[in-house]
Amino acid sequence: MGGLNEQERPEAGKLANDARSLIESALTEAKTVLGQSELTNRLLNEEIDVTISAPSRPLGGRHPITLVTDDLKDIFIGMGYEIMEGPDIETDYYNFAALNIPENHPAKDEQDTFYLDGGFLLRTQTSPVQIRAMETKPLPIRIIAPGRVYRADQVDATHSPVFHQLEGLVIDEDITFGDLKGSLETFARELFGKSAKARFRPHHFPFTEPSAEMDATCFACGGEGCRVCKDSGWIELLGCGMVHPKVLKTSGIDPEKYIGFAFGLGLDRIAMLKYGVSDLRLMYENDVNFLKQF
Ligand code: 2NL
Repeated sequence: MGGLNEQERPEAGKLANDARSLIESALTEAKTVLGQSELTNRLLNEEIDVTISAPSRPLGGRHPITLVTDDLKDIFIGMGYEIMEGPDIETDYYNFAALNIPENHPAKDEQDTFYLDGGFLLRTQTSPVQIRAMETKPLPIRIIAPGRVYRADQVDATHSPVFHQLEGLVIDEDITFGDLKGSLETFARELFGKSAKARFRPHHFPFTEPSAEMDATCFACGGEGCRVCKDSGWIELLGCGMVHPKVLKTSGIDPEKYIGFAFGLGLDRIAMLKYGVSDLRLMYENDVNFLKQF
């Protein structure tokens, strides 16, 4: 522009402006055309199949003790029981005294019980939950109390300082040992199959009188005798008995009017039997290769 004279300059300026707008509109047009063909290409070539499943993330599974606990809860819910829970940290009263376990009883041994400061301890059984039920719930009572319990045991293939129990309690007027037998035999058949039988052997617990242990026909061999039942044909399943009148009275229930039965079983042992686990330690190591088998 510097080399042009006064007359030439406006003309040249106009030409330059025209040229710029031509180039600009050509560029815009080219962009639009390119953009459209890219869109067309993508629409033609890309496919989204909305029916293909998304890649799944592994969810993990339930622990064998949880599986057995859930099975037993289902059985007892089906028989009209209610599930109750309570604290893991208890007092001497709820864990021992209220259950007719006196001050000098060997079950309270320092070696068996984790004592905490302030008169507290880790519950050694889930019975305290049932004591609390007797204190607070209207009668009749029909409950089960599954949960974690603690004992100062040395770890080996069958012992762990943390393990699991399920206890049950039924209290009403006119309950008999026949009700106990019928209810627990029904439970055994639900657990081990319709042809399972139950047998009761006399036993002793401080909180029940009379007391018994119950065996059920081995689920693995049907009573023939095998590795699972150590050739006896029977599997020891639970301890049970009629609630001791002292235990009823301590929790404010009139033993002249009400009576009941109670039972308790170890969930870890049932899980080991059911799933063929030979060492309890496997249940608490949480090795994923062990856990993913269930
Ligand atoms: C066993 C035996 C048992 C009970 C637990 C119980 C609870 C209350 C009152 C009376 Cl509140 N009894 N529980 C009774 C008999 C046996 O457990 O061998 N457990 C693993």
